[in-house]
Amino acid sequence: MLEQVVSTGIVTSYFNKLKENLAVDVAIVGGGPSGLIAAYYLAKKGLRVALYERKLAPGGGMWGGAMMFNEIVIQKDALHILDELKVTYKHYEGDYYTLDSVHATAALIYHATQAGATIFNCTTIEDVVFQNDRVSGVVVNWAPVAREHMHVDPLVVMAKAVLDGTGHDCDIVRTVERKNSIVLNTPSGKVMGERSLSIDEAERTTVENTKMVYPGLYVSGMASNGVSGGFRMGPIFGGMLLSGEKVAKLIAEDIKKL
Ligand code: 48F
Repeated sequence: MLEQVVSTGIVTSYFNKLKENLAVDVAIVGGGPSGLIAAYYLAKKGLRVALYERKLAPGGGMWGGAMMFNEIVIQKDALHILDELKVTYKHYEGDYYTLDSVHATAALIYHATQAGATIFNCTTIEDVVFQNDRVSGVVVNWAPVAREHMHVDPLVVMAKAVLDGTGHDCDIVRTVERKNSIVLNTPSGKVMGERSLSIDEAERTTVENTKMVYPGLYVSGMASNGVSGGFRMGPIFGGMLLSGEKVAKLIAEDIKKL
């Protein structure tokens, strides 16, 4: 019966996907622009990459442009990434370009998955695996389980590197710091919290603050600024894309040494 074919097809292929991703090279938490770009470049290098997004649709804060005007701004320095992904943009003024945020977000998701990254949507990362003073994996649950505060134990996915791409909340680094009394690779050794908006400063610091903050644990995008006390930036996305590109390079180099 066709009904049975449809259901078994979905269940079988989903469980195969899950099984293949119980141990990965890189676990990325958050499907915002920096996480998606990191997923694209890491998968393109042949690494096994799983990206976890708690919402139904990955894309984070990129879909909505600014105040739901679905256009975003990008600067010249990041155009090479858009060119590589064949994303269309228009020159606006000086070094600044505008693009349709829905078109751009869809392209990031498409290219990350096309390069080989697996996206698990509707999943929350609630904690990490902490072994031998190193972050070594993620603790995964269904997003509705966390939202409803249901007392259901999670599954564990082992990873050589974990990327916190959770945006303004820097959720993963905060959890790791709170639970393990560790000193982070930030100016104060702690999560410093994001500062108010300063676009110029923030575009620069987003990339500067993209780094490994503890063995096995990396930050990208707004999480980088949240962790190291950088500024908020608003609807300009070059820094996010460049941060994803930078963290992919760092992780790929570090993984080679393991
Ligand atoms: O915030 P977000 O878009 O990440 P980003 O790459 O980009 C920031 C920009 O969108 C914007 C900005 C532009 O200048 O400032 O804010 O830093 O996306 C983060 C994603 O992580 C998901 C969340 O739903 C969002 O889609 N997320 C957050 N915590 C978790 C999570 C978690 N614990 N588990 C799974 N997903």
